[in-house]
Amino acid sequence: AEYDLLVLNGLVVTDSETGEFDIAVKDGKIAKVVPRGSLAGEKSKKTIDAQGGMVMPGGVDAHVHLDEPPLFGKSATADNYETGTRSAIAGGTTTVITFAPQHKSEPSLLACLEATHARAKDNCYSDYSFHLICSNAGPKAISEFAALREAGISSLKIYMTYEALQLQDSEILDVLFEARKQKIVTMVHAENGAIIDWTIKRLEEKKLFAPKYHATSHPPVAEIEATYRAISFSGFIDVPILIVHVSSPAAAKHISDAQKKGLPVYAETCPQYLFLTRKDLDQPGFEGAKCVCSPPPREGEQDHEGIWRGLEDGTFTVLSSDHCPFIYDDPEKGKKIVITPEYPNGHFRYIPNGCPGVETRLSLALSANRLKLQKFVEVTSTNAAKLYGLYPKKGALIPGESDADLTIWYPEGMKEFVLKNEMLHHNVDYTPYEGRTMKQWPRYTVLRGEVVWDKDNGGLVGKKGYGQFLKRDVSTLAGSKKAEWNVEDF
Ligand code: DUC
Ligand code: ZN
Ligand code: ZN
Ligand code: ZN
Repeated sequence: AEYDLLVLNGLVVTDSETGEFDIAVKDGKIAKVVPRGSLAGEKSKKTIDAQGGMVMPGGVDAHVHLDEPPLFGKSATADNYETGTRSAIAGGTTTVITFAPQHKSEPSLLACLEATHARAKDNCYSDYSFHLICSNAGPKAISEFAALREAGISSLKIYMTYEALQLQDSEILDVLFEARKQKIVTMVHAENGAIIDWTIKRLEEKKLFAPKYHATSHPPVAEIEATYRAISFSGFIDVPILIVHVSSPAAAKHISDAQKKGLPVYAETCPQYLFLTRKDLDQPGFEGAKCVCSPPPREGEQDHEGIWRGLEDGTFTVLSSDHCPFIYDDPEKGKKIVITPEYPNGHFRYIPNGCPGVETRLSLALSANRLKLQKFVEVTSTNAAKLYGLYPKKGALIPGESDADLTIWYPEGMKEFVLKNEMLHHNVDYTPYEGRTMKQWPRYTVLRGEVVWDKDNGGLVGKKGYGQFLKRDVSTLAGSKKAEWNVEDF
């Protein structure tokens, strides 16, 4: 047989195995993973010598906001499907799950799905799927969950805060109850909206408008309370949930306690909770706006340490980027500083909540040299695929089953470099990680057998439109654990 691609002499790392294997690719799929040297003499259209480097399943980033209208502040997201997925592959991520947002004024989720498909179609460099954001949980939306599953959508996101998005507790129960019937995983933005609004009002009365007050207005207790409430609802309905973007170790403790009781509670964290702190919001002028996201970066090293431990001990299922990009100071486009006549120096409450990070997620985490390599693959690729119904097509290197999606790293000892925004491929005028020393960056990214990122030879060599929509199936990780009562009785 003639193969399409051979990847030879690398150290192959998956979530479950590390070894010196050679990989053969045919028709976009992994055809063989065999001991080093076994493919000698095989013919192939292309060969990559990965000598000294690591070969991993392509990154799966299950939390990316692209081409969304203003929902987290006054601006639309700066990246569309073209620029966002371009940025993904340049950072080693071959699959993104983005959001199909529903406006409160729109009763139908299927209508939102269709509109989001139109924005993504023929524009993507990486493969992609969508989570539906449910902000209008009326009867129409709930009645469409079964049709969403048919359309390949097996997850939703709901919000416990933000005027434009927040669901009331009874609506959350409506969503969870139907999600259980349809085997849908519900992602929860767990912050108490009332605590946030109340605190913002107090800060405004005192005329405290600097970016650092964003952190004051989103205190840990808002996250901790809402996390516990979401866990309680999940246990009551007996349905899996995933708490997104967990920043607080105390919230993580509620999550691991629930997991120890056998509840189907999963959790996500993000690089901003490993590398940024509240001090990054407290910079001269409005510079701190660059690090405004929700929940905010927390106090300091102990918090980072708690979150790293949660990754190591399995409390966190996934490490996603929560790439939610806004331009800092371009007056033409959506922007991160909103200057108004009333607030000539800006006001934290109008800073859109979110940071770019789809391109830096893998390299930041690998450069930190903290997680064991298999754990790194598990939380940045395999678990996202399992949790959201893409496994083993994605997140694995199983011959005959997995797509040939690979992230190939430089040999150990790659020259360190200083990260600069101009190196990145997003449509954002800053990175919160400007000036950091990075120890790793992907040498190649391969998507379904095609080299789409070749750092030393053309850089971005993938084609817009090569990325495909992925219909997702039921989660192979999450399910109800036990029914203490018959859910049909309700
Ligand atoms: N939640 C997100 O998931 N992303 C950006 C802002 C937010 O609150
Ligand atoms: Zn959120
Ligand atoms: Zn730290
Ligand atoms: Zn998000």
